[in-house]
Amino acid sequence: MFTSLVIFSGCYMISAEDMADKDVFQTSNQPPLQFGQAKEPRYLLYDVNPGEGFNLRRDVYIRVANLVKVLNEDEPWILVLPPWGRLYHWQTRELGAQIKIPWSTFFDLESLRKHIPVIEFEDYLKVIGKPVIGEVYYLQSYKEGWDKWEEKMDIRECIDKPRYQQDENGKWRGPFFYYDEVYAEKFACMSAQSYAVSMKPFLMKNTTARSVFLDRAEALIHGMFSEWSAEYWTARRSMRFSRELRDIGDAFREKYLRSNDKKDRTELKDWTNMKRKHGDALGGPYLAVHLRRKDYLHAHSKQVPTLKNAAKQIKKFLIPYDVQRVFVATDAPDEEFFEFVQKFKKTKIYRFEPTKEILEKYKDGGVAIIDQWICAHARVFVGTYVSTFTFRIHEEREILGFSQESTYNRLCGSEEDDKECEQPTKWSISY
Ligand SMILES: Nc1nc2c(ncn2[C@@H]2O[C@H](COP(=O)(O)OP(=O)(O)OP(=O)(O)O)[C@@H](O)[C@H]2O)c(=O)[nH]1
Ligand SMILES: *[C@@H]1O[C@H](CO)[C@@H](O)[C@H](O)[C@H]1NC(C)=O
Repeated sequence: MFTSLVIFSGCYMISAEDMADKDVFQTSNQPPLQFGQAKEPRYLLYDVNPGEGFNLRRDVYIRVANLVKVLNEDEPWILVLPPWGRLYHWQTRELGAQIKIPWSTFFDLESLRKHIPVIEFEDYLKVIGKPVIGEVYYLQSYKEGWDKWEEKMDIRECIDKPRYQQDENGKWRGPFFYYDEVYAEKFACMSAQSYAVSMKPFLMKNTTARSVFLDRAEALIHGMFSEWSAEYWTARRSMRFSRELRDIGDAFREKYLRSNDKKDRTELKDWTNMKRKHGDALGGPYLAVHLRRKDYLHAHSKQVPTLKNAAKQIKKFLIPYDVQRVFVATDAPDEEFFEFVQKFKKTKIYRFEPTKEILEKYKDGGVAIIDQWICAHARVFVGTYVSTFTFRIHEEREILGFSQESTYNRLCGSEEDDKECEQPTKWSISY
């Protein structure tokens, strides 16, 4: 149930109360997958540069998942999902250190498993029985640089001071998602200019350990499985948000935005047989805007509008799309949000405010997903310049079948004129 409707200068700010009475809150404690193959499966682990945000990490998952997919054409490999932790943007103090968060908090593992075999890190530790990883490769560039791009990979000396050190017993100690007891038996740096799937021969022939860990996996690029390929989209479609987070978002849509899947033509099916065309989805009777603030004010000062200017831009969409409600997804502090709300007179402005219970259970990452989910169902969406948070909403809308005009819009900087303000690239879904 949602409570506390705060009226603020003629507009509403919404607080959502938990729906804990619903029986959808089961943690998925699945036993690890069993395979029919005669060969024992091997495990692939990976991690990403600690500075990268949640939504870029989702993109790295797609690359590694497609590598695992290709590996499984010849050998059984299971992808170990890297626990989420200590991301730069997850700053809610009351939550303390947001570490060791399993993927099931955010994503639907059953859905991921329709693409490739995956297990949580904790389940991996149980299967192995010891906190050990066989071989770790730390991906880095080539010290000498390069003049033409070609695919290559070589074991090399580490360029940076490595995050891994050997202890007195010869065990390699490293960050390993804040699991201090975990160690590796072997460690090396690898200079690589490589597509993700090109790691396959190396993994199959040059490594023998039961588990192999690739650190700095963002160094691997999509290559032919880029955003334009069906392979990208297959992996992307498998990345469904957890049922619980979707339910919270859907309940908010229904209650405050008069939006539900039936009316809006956004009903979900098993992704393996869901295929929509642009324009199939209508969306709820509201506009959604991703109003990225905080570090973006400095990082992209030219392309991020003032609040006043943002409101002006948003108003232009309301009549053409015949909507009177605006949902705001934002990382802005409350004062900035209130300031934004005051720029509107009649239009109702909504924001999802988690209850203490939702926040504690799903953390900053879960709240951001709920925001994305609500944005993905709007009749029209306006995003922020080069924000991966925005890009993931674009993709969600491609999957649901929205028209591209209703999706690929962005806020322009206050000083940018129409010519300068290039609209986002349209990434059409392919099957
Ligand atoms: N709840 C919520 N959180 C947001 C919103 N916008 C940004 N954030 C938070 O800030 C993070 C932004 O980092 P990313 O997800 O990597 O996306 P980005 O906006 O491209 O930022 P960079 O990748 O750092 O350039 C998100 O993951 C959220 O944790 C929002 O609208 N709502
Ligand atoms: C993998 O093994 C092959 C054959 O021994 C060797 O030529 C190649 O350099 C190795 N790859 C790496 C990255 O070490």
